[in-house]
Amino acid sequence: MEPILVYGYPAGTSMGLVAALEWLGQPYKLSRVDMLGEMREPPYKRINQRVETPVLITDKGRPLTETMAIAAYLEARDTERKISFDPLSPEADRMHQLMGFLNTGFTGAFTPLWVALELPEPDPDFEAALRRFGRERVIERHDRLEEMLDGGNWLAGGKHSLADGLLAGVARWLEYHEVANLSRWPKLQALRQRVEADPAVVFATALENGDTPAGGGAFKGHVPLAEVIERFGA
Ligand SMILES: N[C@@H](CCC(=O)N[C@@H](CS)C(=O)NCC(=O)O)C(=O)O
Repeated sequence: MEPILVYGYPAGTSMGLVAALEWLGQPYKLSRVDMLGEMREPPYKRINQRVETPVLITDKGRPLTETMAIAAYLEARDTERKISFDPLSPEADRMHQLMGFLNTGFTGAFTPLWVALELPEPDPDFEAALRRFGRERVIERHDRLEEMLDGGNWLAGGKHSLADGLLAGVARWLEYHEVANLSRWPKLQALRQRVEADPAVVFATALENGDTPAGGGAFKGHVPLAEVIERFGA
């Protein structure tokens, strides 16, 4: 069977993995989940006990969670090196380094801003503190990322890779939470403009928005979440 990526909306980081699947070019299916709705209902725990996206249903029908594990699954099958590099190369090391940074400190810096946005009841003082802390952390992590960039067209090795997919999925949260103007980080601004204009990222973003764009041909359609849970859940 084709692997099925369960991706979340609105604004899930999993959008970047959809772009990576497009770049990879091997047949895949998708299943979309409303992270503010059906993801929080009990059946979802059958595919991810931690109630998060993304989840990949592998070609063997096994649910695989965690972005880095899913990326490793895709990398291992990328024999033509369309989204990765020779595992022993410096380019692979740099790609993994950037993916690690993006998936941990960079993504985590936004957590207080999400908590502030999703407070179950109004709590203005706590919300203001969360926003202040989150804003400071996000700006600091952006400063560190800017230092790590080499001004190249892509994050690693001169071509698009899994690292650029991860960047596309998370970096847009800067605007979502209205933290700061991207022009503050010129190398990142140029990189993001290039990545976000890439046809695979445009395709993945349109799908996330509920549109039906034409992709490169590898996407074989959506599977309803209830069917994914029923067929592949624990
Ligand atoms: N460590 C996990 C984190 C995944 C994660 O935080 N996903 C977010 C969406 S991007 C989520 O599902 N959050 C739960 C929520 O919104 O309630 C990974 O890298 O896959």
